[in-house]
Amino acid sequence: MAQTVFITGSTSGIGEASARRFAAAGSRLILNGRNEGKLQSLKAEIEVQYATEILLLTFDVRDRQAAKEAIDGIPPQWQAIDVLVNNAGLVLGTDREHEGDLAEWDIVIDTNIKGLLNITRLVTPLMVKRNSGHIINIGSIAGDAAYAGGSVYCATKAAVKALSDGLRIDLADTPIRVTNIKPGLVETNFSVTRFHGDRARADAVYKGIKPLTGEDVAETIFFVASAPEHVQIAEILIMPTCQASATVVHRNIKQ
Ligand code: NDP
Ligand code: 8X3
Repeated sequence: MAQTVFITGSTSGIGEASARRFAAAGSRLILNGRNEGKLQSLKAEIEVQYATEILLLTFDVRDRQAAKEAIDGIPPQWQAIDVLVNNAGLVLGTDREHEGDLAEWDIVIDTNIKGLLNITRLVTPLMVKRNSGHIINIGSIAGDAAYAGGSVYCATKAAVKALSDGLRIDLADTPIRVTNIKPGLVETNFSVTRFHGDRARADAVYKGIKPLTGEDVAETIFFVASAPEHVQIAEILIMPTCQASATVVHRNIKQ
C-alpha cells in the first residue's frame, strides 16, 4: 500500500502505532501533534526503520488558524492525501455531569468534536477535488453508551459517530469512504491524561485485564484502509476479549 496517510495526535498511543503500521506498509506520512520534539524523534526513528518519508505538521487541532495555515501550506507533492486518521482526542477527569469542571469540558469538546471538524473541513475538500480518499475517525465504545463520570466524553464520541455518519451521507455520490472506529479499553496514555498524570490511578483501569494496545487498534485502522475500493467499512467496535460492553469488564483480581 503506497499511500499518503495523515494522522492527527500521532505523538502517543493509537496515533503513534498507526504511524508505524502505515510506514511498515510503505505509506508516506503526514504526522500532526503538538509536541515538536516528540514528532521530530518519531520521524527520525520511523525514517531510519522504514523506506518512507514523513512531513510534520505541528499544531493543536483546536487552533483553527494554525490548522488552516499548516494544511494550506502542505507542499503540492504531499497534497494527494489518501487516508485521514482523525485520532487526536482526550478525556479529562471522571466528574459527574452536575459537578464537573466546565473549563476541562471545553478542552474535551473543543478537541474531540471541533478539532476533528477543523481537520475534516480542511482535508476532505482536497479528497473531493481528487475524487478519492478515506476519512477514518477514532470514535469510541463510549459513543454508544454513557457511563458514570464520563457523560461529556461519551457525548463527544457520540458526536463523532454522528459526524462520521453525516459525512458518509454527504459524500455518498463520491468514491470517498468514511469509517468510525470505536475502541473499548486501550492501554495508552489516555487514562494518564484522564487522571491528570496520576499513573497509579491510570494503571488501576487496566488491573486484572489484558486491554487492547495501540498496535491492536492500528492494525484495525490499517485493515479498513486496505479494503478494496468498493468496500466501505462504516464502523468497527473493537474491545479486549475481557470486555463485553462499555461497563461490563471481567477482571482477574485476587482478593
Ligand atoms: P493518548 O493520550 O496516548 O494519545 C492521544 C494523542 O492525541 C496524543 O498524541 C495527544 O498529544 C494528541 N492530542 C490530544 N489533544 C490534541 C490536540 N488538541 N491537538 C493535537 N493533538 C492532540 O491516547 P489514545 O491513543 O488512547 O487516544 C487516541 C484516540 O483514541 C482519542 O481520540 C481517544 O478518545 C480514542 N480512544 C481511546 C481509547 C482508549 O481506551 N485509550 C478507547 C477509545 C477511543 P499530546 O501528547 O500533545 O496531548
Ligand atoms: C475510551 C474508552 O471506555 O475508557 O474511549 O471511555 S472508555
